[in-house]
Amino acid sequence: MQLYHHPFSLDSQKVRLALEEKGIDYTSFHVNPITGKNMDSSFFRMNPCAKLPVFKNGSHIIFDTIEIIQYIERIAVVSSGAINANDLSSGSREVVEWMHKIQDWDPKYFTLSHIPEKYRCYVSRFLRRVVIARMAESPDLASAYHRKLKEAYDTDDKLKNPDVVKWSKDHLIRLLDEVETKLNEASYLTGEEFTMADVMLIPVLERLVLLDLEDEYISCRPNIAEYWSIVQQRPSFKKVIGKYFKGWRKHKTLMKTWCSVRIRSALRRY
Ligand SMILES: N[C@@H](CCC(=O)N[C@@H](CS)C(=O)NCC(=O)O)C(=O)O
Repeated sequence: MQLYHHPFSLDSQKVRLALEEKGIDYTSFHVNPITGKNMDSSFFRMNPCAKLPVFKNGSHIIFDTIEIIQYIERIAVVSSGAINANDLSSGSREVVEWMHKIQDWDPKYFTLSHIPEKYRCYVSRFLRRVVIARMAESPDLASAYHRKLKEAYDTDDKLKNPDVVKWSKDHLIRLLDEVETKLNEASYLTGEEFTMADVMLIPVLERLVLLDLEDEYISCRPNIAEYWSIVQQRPSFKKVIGKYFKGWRKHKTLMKTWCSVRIRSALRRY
């Protein structure tokens, strides 16, 4: 089994947490979307929407985050020898409902709106040049690359619209308020047991911390604040997120990518 992912990608974090929680071995391939590695033709050919993560088991390829996590759950049950894969339902209904509710919040505009415009525009211009360079190398993929280019311009336009950013922020607040109420009843999102619903929520909270928004969104919600301090102790969290973003590591991880973008821009090596 292979996973194409990156520590920066929120959906990749969800899948990696699931793999660690379930103790599934896999081969890991880092594809950094900020340096445009997802535009390399080898990856793009397999996945013309260029989004992360991608999970591959033999000829079976899955692009949807929830589908990947449910597949991982089935593999875990089958490899534990408990029951036949066909007899499995994917988690309890409440867990699945929460997974979808969390996945419905798209972090893209919220995240980008918290990055200073100067850096955001620099990376956006760099990525557009990467797409154009890759398109010149693989003209047979031109229409898919054009789609990515259009998507990049659309994203820049939407970020200029305050309603888009406000809508995303309001959506996040509604989700967190619902989580806060739910955590009145139990330690985890769907009860006393840690489930795949929690796996989906943790990267959302991590994104808020990464953007220095912990006080505004986490600390002011006491149940979420307590939950956050507990889930950070899990070995899966330390491996998937802590290793890259805890304390000073966050600066190292971000600097590495930023330097790569700056150097390649200066040398025009797209
Ligand atoms: N297919 C995924 C989409 C995942 C997604 O949006 N990935 C983001 C990172 S979390 C990405 O790869 N962005 C890079 C791009 O769009 O070029 C899903 O489950 O909805």
